[in-house]
Amino acid sequence: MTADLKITKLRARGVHAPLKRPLQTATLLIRNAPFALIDLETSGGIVGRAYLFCYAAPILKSTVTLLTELGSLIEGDTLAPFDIEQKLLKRFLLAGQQGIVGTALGGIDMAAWDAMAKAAGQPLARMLGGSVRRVPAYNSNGLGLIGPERVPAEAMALIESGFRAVKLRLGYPTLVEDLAAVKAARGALPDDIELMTDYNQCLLPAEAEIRGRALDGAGLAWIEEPIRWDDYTGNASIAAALDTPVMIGESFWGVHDMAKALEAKACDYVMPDAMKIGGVSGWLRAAALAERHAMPMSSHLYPEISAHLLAVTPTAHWLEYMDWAEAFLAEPMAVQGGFAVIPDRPGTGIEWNEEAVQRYGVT
Ligand code: SMN
Ligand code: MG
Repeated sequence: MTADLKITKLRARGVHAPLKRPLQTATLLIRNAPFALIDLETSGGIVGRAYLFCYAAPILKSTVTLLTELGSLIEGDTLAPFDIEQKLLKRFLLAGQQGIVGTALGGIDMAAWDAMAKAAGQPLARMLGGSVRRVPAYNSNGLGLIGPERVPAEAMALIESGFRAVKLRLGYPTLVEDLAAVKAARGALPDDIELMTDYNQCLLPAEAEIRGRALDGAGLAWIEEPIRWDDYTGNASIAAALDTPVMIGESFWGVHDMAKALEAKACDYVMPDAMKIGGVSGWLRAAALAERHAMPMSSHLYPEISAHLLAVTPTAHWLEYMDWAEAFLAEPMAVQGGFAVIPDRPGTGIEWNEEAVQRYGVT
């Protein structure tokens, strides 16, 4: 049935979504999140949808422009995510497949798979061979670098709705402050609530080892991106030196980066980003690689589609829950008792709240 569907048009728009809690990480402050929204229209009337987090406002307009340009390259093509991916990847092999290009390709792939699942009348998870179920999630919506004194109240607010795990950003100017923030979180949270931490790549390797050792024994679920993500040798030394698991992966561009990281033993856990890893197509390859390495695999951002993807990931670990897209989604993803609920409707479940898209629209 889906073999007959053709791509008729790609529409892209930009929005700046207001965050309920602005997030200050060690390397980026996010107040309004810039998102590119994709509508991939097909001959059958089915529209595949996906959104892309563009990280910084100045990138949004170019991403929307590029998406529109790429749309004209695939107009008239069969709705076949693999073929579209291969065609576009080849086109950018020499120019580079990362950055804005990688962002756009990841979004087109996600939108194409959404359309495929809608055409099959199935939720994406079921179409990929999994079931529609609940996926363990941690609450990542806050606990930025807000100062140790504000950490207890925010940590407790993040578990109010039933979450069993939260993530705390680290990378204060001093180790003493990092330790104080962890102590504040651990002191407030019940013992059975897991605590993830994230340095957002702000340290140099020697400092990362010192801080990591000082944090060993605090019972952290993981220490994320202590140093530059692509310093695999440095990450491997840190992972070997620490008792606490080292997590990287949100910055992998495609499965090849992940393969190199695993080859170098750069981490204990991985958390690919559905967009950067190459959409659904890239994620499935990453999941196979993680399985081969017996490597626990979590998700980064994109909770709506990641829930479907973790449902078909053999080494599935944690879903990162972020509510940022709620601002413009018609039906925000449900979370119950700390589990993300895969919606039992065709596709990924991503549809726009048009009124909100108009309100927050910027391009
Ligand atoms: C993060 C990534 C992108 C934007 C904000 C925060 C962070 C995470 O690294 O892992 O959530
Ligand atoms: Mg992170």
